[in-house]
Amino acid sequence: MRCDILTLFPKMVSSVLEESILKRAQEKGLLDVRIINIRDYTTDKHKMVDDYPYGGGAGMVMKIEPIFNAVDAIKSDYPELRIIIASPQGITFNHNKAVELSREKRRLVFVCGHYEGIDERVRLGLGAEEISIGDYILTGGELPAMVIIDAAARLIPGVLGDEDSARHDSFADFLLDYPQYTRPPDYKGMNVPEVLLSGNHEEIRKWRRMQAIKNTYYKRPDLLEKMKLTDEDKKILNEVKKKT
Ligand code: 4GY
Repeated sequence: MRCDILTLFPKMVSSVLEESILKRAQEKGLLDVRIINIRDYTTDKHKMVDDYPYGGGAGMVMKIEPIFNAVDAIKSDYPELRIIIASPQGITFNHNKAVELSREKRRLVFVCGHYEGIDERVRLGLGAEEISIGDYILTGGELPAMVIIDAAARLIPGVLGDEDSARHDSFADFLLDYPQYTRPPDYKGMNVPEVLLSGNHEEIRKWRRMQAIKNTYYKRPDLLEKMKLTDEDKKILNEVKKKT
């Protein structure tokens, strides 16, 4: 996955990209992210990136020229771009979108808005797609860009330890996780379930499947409705339901 992040606050994104799994993905060459400071593409002596809104009202609006200049510069190296603006006005981000972006061959360009927003001609003129990470308002597009990149990057084969990527292929097969435990086996009387200490791999597999189905049934029944269940799963689900 190749992306550019256009931002007025480069440190908001570099701090996320320079740690842990996203850092490793870049070192392995599986993820290529460039951070572009929009201010570097201003041409006036005051390096102006925002201005007063036409029609009046509070706050500032991000100007079109530096953003277009930055995108033109990217285009001269990479002509095939998919331009994304994170905004509450977009279609809601989810696992299926993450899969789609993780497989995108074009370079992804995230234009991060701030203040009252971006001049509407940026969206229109660049043919940008709007993606929302949920129904709430943030102070800028940097955090949503990082949420989207993080969710897509972990789906790139080789980014996580395991190569078991088919497991994540579709939201249709999505169950909530089974609970995880690590040492110690007894913490002040709170014990790890016996089966996990048993070494019986078949029993452990069945217990985990049961826990995942139970978790999903209680916490996200809407997900279970959409899922194709195996015969074993249906049996487990009936047992779970009987206990309520
Ligand atoms: N929610 N999902 C979101 C957001 C902040 C003003 C434009 C969201 O994606 N983005 O709240 N973004 C606004 C702030 C400029 C972006």
